Amino acid sequence: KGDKSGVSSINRGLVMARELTMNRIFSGVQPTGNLHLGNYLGAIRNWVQLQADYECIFCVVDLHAITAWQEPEELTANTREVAAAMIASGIDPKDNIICNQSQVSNHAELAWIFNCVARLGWLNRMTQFKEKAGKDRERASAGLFVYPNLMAADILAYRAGHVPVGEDQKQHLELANDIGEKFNHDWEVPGFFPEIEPLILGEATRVMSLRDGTKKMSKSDPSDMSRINLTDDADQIAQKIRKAKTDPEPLPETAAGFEGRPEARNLVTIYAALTDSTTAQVLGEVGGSGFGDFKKKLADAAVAHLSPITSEMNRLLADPAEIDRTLFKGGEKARAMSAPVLASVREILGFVQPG
Ligand code: AQP
Repeated sequence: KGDKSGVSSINRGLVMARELTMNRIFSGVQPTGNLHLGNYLGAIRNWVQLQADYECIFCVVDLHAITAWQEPEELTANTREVAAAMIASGIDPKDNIICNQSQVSNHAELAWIFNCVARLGWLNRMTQFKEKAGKDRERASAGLFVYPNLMAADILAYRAGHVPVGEDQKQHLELANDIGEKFNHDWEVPGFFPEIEPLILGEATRVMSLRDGTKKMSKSDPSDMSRINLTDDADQIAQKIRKAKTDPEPLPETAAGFEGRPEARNLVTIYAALTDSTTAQVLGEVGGSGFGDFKKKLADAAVAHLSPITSEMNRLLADPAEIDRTLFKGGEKARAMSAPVLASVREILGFVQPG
């Protein structure tokens, strides 16, 4: 803390910043392989709808990915695959920013500053760290522990006010708000970083594993049968749904009948999301019938929805240089957009920089 009289451009920037944050969105996906239906329904599909009303930055968060070991060739391929999935799903890279995080070093710089703002006690409460570090916490990378600080930096480097995510990211966004608030308070710049609003949209905010309805569908699940990958073909999708875990009872007539039946709830929720209907509508249609018929309907809906995306992804991936150009152009725009925020942050902190 200290004399703020030298802080000149900050207040001028604040009014503009408040207006900007109202309609700026940031969201990201890690290029850790096995992009799945949960990533699509919980995040990417919602982004496609939001792009019309917001200024959007959609980021392949490769710096987040290396919090766990990534083979370099696989990281490159997975980065292109996530970018291709975004474009194939309908995100227009001309009207929005599609970039990879490591090309915009402002994220890493702000994350370091946030490492000095966030408290160890806050990070210790993060359930994702506990889940991912597992029992052998001492061997987890320091990056995995401070992952939420980098996530806060991703968003606040653009002063983005909205973040569309799946339910699993809610706790990290609360922490990002704590960091922004503490920064504003400690350096006496009220409103410099905006409050972030999570946008948790759609029917399928938490898609569960096909093998265990109590576990999130996840890229890192060792069983490929637990998830539908965006690269799966029609036969693989149908087979995974046919083999999905269920119970012996017929489907319930109402949502109350999902009690103690997480697998039934999950499959119905996925079907509702894929067919743009509500769970109640789906149960009105299929309640009382057995899983056999329902699984066929679900497989047809999944294939009809995902096949065009998978073919477009494959077409895009056949020209990796073009994807790289898109990421480079996105990176240029992202650097330009975040540069004034970082310049203000350096000024607020008192870092000496060119006048
Ligand atoms: N199962 C899910 N249901 C709904 N949304 C989900 N998301 C992830 N899993 C589900 C959302 O997808 C976006 C990108 O996620 P990510 O790749 O950045 O990180 P993640 O949440 O760690 O993804 P995974 O698949 O669960 O990876 P691993 O196995 O590595 O932990 C986010 O918006 C997320 O909410």
